[in-house]
Amino acid sequence: MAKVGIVMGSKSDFDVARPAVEILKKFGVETEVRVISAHRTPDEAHAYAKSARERKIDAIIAVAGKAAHLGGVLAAYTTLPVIGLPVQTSMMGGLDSLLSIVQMPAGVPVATVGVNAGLNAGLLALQILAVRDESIQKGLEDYKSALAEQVINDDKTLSL
Ligand code: RP5
Repeated sequence: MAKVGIVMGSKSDFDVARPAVEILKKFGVETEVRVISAHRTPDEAHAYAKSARERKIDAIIAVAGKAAHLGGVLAAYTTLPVIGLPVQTSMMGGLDSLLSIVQMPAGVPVATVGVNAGLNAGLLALQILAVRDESIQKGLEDYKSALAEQVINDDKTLSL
């Protein structure tokens, strides 16, 4: 069974992570949700990333805000794909989180989604899994068809 690790820098990030957890569960993908901080528990971050492949994790979603180094630190210690999910902040609206996650040095990529874009983080993880999993691929095709149907319906029913 496919498994995605969802790591948050703080428990306060959970509302942003929730849509990722929900869409993964909806597709029958196992999730391992943890709170591990790059700055407050750096030893745990190191151990988590080092052991993720052994624990059969296929991809990691790193959820963090402010000086959001979690995704980068995890990516430093694993060759698994790491998806960075920046959390909105009160000070800078999440631009701080976004830039901290997306601006990785050459050689250590973190696939970054938009600020608070938990659903897209989950969908991107599913797309990675779908490379080798036909049932997830089929589910994603259905998901996209439903999205298209919704837009076509909105277009038809728009009465301005
Ligand atoms: C980051 O600092 C976390 O990812 C969180 O988004 C932010 C604030 O953390 P708390 O002070 O709410 O624990 O490390």
